Amino acid sequence: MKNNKIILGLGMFFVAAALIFLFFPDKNTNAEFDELKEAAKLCSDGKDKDCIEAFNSIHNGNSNGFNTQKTAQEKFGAEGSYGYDGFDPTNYLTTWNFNNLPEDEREKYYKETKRPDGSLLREYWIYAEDKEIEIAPGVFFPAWTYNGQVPAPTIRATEGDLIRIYFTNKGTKPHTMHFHGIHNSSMDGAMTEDFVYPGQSFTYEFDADPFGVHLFHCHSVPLKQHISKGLYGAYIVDPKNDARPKPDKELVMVMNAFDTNLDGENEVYAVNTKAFYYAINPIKVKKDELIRIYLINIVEFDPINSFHLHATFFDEYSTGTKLEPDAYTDITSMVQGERSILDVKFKYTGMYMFHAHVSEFAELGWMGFFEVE
Ligand SMILES: [Cu+2]
Repeated sequence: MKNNKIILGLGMFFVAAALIFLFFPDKNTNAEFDELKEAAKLCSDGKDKDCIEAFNSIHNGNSNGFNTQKTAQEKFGAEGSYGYDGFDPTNYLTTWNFNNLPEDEREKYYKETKRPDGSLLREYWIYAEDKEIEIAPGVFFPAWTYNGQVPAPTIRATEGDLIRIYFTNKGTKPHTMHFHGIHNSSMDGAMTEDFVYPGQSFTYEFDADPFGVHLFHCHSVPLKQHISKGLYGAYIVDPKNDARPKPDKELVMVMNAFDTNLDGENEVYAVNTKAFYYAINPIKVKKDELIRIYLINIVEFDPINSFHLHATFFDEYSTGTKLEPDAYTDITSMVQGERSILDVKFKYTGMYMFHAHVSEFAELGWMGFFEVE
């Protein structure tokens, strides 16, 4: 869309303006602010070329030494660009049961077999592995992963299916897979006798029950370390008899964070691991289509996280375990492990921000855009 840069520029303008007041409340502020306002006016007057030039000029530091975009990025820790570490957050949004892989590659990790009652046996091959991942442009984190990615590959079944997971620990610490859901204690992956040591394997088997949006994570000790290092993923169970409206698009979003200096606090926040990824690569959707978001909060060390969406409201199904929404809102807050299904429709085209309404988290990476066409 041709106005992307303008809109992104405007977004950065407001963000930068807010930051200027926060960090540089000196008397130069008004002059800088006026310059930004002038540039923004060119955009709103439809003078696209002049507008882009004006923003570029500010961006290039030709304007009172003040560099809008750079300042905003630096304050947000979003300097530079991402390389490719094998994980693409845009693909992750719409990937479950390894459906992003070609068939011959997919069958190494996932297989489904019809059972006599019509339900499916779903088999997964999951391994734990230590791997360095890129969590902000140029910032690498020594993660513990499932199948080399954070969050793990999404597991998705229909209520009543049988899930069987062949888990192998290729990492350097004892790990497990602990699923939220209804199952036998021997499949809970939470006690010391359940730990799967490096080089060992274990097979988890349980019914997909109840329907909803759930999660799985390692439950080895220290738990906060095994979670914050990256061992978690989304587990979606679809209702057998679904009376909800049919979505046009489904997106998996895991709110996570990283403690890069091991001080027990997070330095980088995100949805789906990479800080500001969806600000740099907005999520493309269409006006009036129904977007169903499977939202999970797994952030360690901070007691509360939230999801706020601009310019529209959503139906929220808490934990996704009922067929009727229990809220109509534009913000939801979650403790660790909490999750919801959000049904979203945009009434207008444009670029719309979504972010944690915990400003610190937003400024450290947890913000992005929907680009509505
Ligand atoms: Cu672990």
